[in-house]
Amino acid sequence: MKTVLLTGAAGGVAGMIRPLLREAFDRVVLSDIREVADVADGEEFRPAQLFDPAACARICEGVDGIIHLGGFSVEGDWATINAANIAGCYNLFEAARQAGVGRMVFASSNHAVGFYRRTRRIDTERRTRPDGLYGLSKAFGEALGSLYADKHGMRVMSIRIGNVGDMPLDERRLAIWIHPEDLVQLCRIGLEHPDLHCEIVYGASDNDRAWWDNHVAYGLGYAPKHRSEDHVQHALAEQAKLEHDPVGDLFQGGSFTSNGFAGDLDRL
Ligand code: 15L
Repeated sequence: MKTVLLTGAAGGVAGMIRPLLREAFDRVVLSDIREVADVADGEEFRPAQLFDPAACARICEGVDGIIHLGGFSVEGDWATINAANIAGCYNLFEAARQAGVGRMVFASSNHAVGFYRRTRRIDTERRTRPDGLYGLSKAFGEALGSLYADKHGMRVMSIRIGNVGDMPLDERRLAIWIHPEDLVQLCRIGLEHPDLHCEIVYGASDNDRAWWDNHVAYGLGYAPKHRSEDHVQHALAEQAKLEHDPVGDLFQGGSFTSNGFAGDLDRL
């Protein structure tokens, strides 16, 4: 794996992992709608709007593998999610197939399964339970990966990312937090593991309070170096500043689940 394309390269998560990707790969092609200002040695910037198939073709040229962080990264209206995360994701997979790119790491999200209660421990075999249009688009991306692996032989790993950062931000993030170094370790498994076909893993560090059974990732050799419990005081102090959310506090997706909620809690 020599040249890796990173979409969403102007975003916050990309900013945290770029230095580690530069160490791991000969060349990192950065792509985003927004310009990446601080392009470093070993990096190259190619602007693209993922809604545009021709732009997707350009960014896939000469690439061995892709880390697809791009798209809209929070809840949005249908037009926005559809363009960036549904059509955009399809365009990228299809451009990758046409360019002969053999590997795709798809940044899925915990919001693909956000409507599981926090009392449940889930693996990646259970049905998705999107907590909004954003989560729905992530379930779509996982299914797209399955199609391109089974039908076209691409090797695909979808990472249901919890929350990336140097520290967990609150009590919910103690369960789902992932340190950037651990995220890069998972991305490298997706790009380099010789036996990968199509897997879904959870993007979480070694978290005592995890809601997720991440045995698929561990089976592929994942060995997270960071533990959310080491930051428990910070996270709980931040939690104490937040208001109680009668719906969001019940579910793994937090405030994404309470946003516009009109369901029946007794059935969930
Ligand atoms: C996500 O998928 C979002 O991209 C991020 O902004 C956070 O909201 C994160 O989930 C989270 O659930 O904390």
